Amino acid sequence: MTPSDNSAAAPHADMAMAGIVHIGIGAFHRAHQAVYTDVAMQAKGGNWRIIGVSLRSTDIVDALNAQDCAFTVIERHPDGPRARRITSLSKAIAASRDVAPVLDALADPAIRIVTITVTEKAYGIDRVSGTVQAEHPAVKHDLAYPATPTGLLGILVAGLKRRKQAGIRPFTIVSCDNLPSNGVLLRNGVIDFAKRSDPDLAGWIKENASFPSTMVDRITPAATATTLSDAKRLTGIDDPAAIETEPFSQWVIEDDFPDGRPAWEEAGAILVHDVEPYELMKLRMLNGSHSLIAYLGQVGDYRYVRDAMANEAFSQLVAQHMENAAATMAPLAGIDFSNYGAELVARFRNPEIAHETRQIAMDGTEKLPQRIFAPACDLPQESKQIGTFALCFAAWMAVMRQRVNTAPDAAAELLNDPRADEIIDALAVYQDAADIYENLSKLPGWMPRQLQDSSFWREAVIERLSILLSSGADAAITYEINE
Ligand code: CS2
Repeated sequence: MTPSDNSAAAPHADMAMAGIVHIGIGAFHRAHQAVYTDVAMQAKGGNWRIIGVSLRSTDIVDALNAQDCAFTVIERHPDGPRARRITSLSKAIAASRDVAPVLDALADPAIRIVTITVTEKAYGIDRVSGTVQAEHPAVKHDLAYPATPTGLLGILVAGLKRRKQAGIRPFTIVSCDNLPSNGVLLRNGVIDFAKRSDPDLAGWIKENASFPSTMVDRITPAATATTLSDAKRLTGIDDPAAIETEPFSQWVIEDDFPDGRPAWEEAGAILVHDVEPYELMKLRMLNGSHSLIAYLGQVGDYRYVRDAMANEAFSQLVAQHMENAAATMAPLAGIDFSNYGAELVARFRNPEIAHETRQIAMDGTEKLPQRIFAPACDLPQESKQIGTFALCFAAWMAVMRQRVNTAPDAAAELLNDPRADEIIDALAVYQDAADIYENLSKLPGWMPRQLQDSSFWREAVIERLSILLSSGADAAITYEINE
């Protein structure tokens, strides 16, 4: 996508003022939106630097502020790494220390856009009804203490309230998380949250605020000691905030920015009228396959995605799953799903990218609904293609059981899922595959009714779970590709 060499950003970009607040300044943001904005400002200027907000972590905030918020992005190309310094970030704030400067930034009329990467679990919005999850810890706190919010919805609504009181238009709110129709979901959640304390504010948001949906894509493993030493070698600069990522990058954005936006198209962003088909394609083909690789990889001791893809049978299974996922989607003009799938396979195989299956396996209860359940529901009833979806769900169950058994005392931490306690309860007594299926698939509000009512789905999952429990991941893969 972007010209990516070892040069520094053009100086004028460093002088620009902030126009964006970004919530969630983890590795993904630094590899994605921060790069697009950097390139856009170098090409077309504009006061679009980013004030980065971290909801929880303080280390990254301190590391960035100590170096004027410039940081290194390493792209792992097949012919070797390339580094560039990104200067689109102007300052970083830790909301967990003090939310006041975050709200001040949100109330500043110079801020016209808020972008968000906080991961699925931080939203606190019911995916079906679009209303807030009143028991979500941050939502619960912020509804009770709206002046000192700690979570996404509370902070957005407090910022919008300040703007309304000051007679300033709302900022445009852009979710960049892997959720279907992320703009619509967030709009519903923000309006519902506001309605609970201030119906006028809710009406004003509904009337005036825009929530474009987006599809974001760039595989970004967690940074390691190698990332940091490579960054130093390539740039000469010590940078604890350096990150590494793949060369590929994609951003499809619904073009609905009433108060302007950076020229992100200069960095390759695609501005469209309707993002949903792109989101479905990416969630189902890329993220769904990722989850399949992650859970089977965890059962079968494949540490990295590339290790799974180096195994012939595993890679064949992944290709099969992509084909099955493609079969759930309406045609998309200009996109050939089999080419898209072949590109994904090549990206997953990239030997330069050390993407841990453990990292992708986290938060399964948040990820499986859009990656696995929704497409499984869109297949013809009792279709053979359901097999790879059933296998992914079975592998998730096998991983949960394996982790609970390995360390019963540390299971909550090991499971790495916001519903860990419920999962532990569901797996409390010794169970066979059928019991495990019954207990885990019944977590409230999770698996859709259509799958709950399908004995075909139930049998398919239990059969695969039995193989995984008795004979392991490779046996289940062999079974699936010969089905
Ligand atoms: C991955 C994603 O961790 C995960 O769940 O599937 O982070 C994936 O790497 C990105 O969506 C790629 O754009």
